[in-house]
Amino acid sequence: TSHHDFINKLPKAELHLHIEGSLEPELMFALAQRNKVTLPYASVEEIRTAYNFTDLQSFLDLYYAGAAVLLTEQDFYDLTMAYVQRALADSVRHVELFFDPQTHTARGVSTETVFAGIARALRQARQEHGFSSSMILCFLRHLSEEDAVETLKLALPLREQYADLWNGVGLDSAEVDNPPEKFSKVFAQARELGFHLVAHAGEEGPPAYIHSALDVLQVERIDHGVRAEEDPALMQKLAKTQMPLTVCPLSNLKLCVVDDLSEHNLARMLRAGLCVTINSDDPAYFGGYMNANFIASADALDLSRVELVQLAKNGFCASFAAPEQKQLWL
Ligand code: ES4
Ligand code: ZN
Repeated sequence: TSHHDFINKLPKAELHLHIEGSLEPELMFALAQRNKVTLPYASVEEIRTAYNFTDLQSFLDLYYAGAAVLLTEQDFYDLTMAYVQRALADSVRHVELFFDPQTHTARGVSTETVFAGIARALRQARQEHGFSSSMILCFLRHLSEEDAVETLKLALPLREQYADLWNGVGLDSAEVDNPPEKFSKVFAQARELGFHLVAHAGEEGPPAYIHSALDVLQVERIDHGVRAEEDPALMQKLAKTQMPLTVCPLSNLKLCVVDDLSEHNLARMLRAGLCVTINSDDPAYFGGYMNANFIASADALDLSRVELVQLAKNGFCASFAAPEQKQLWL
């Protein structure tokens, strides 16, 4: 319809995208063969059939298993370039891409290899398509804070070489029982180093985790944050401070955070004046990239064109891009 066409062409910024979660079954299969890695699947169809999640952990198990095919700089380049092509097709003009070094260093892949492959693709996309991007290094919260400190230490020597891209740190993986405050020291260190800070909070975890991400970690955006609605005082604070929430509708549906998109609170939060953005999270696993997330939300929640434009604008506004760049978008 014309509403869908309007969405498809609307310029967008994506602020919540795990590059490992953009690994499509076809590329996973091809890389497994190229690298002689054994997958627990016989075919691409079998991979897709396995994507029936009940919660975050049931997804993370397959996400980490799938990432095992990523070994070389070329693999990370191919992965990132495939994402860039999908993003360009969806009128995405800017991405702040999450990556998980610990998922790879644990398998003997160096931090340098991960940075180099992702960065080569993003720099080429900038050159050839004017595609704007940055990289946010995420710590895995099911691991220890010492492990996160070591991860940051291993990445810091690369900071200058990737100064045009790496500008933030984040926190992802299994949320429940791994509260933000577990990572207070490493976030304080990253803050002193001048990195932008974000954290997943209030996806499966309670509103208290959103409070501690804000008050203890001092993050500048909340990834997901949908459980904020259970805490009216927190909702007031998020509206008043215009703290951005990077909401991922199809992710929430696939991981059973909501039973049906018509029950999703993104429209209620937007209409309550919060700075809500729409993002794809792990598009290869959750059934769609940016346009699919916008269209599914618009259809389920009756989003108006004014609201769709607001959601897209919020993405640019909440980005860590330079003010001069934002001016050009907004
Ligand atoms: C993630 Cl949806 C989600 N939540 C937490 N951690 C993640 N890592 C990749 N996708
Ligand atoms: Zn996420």
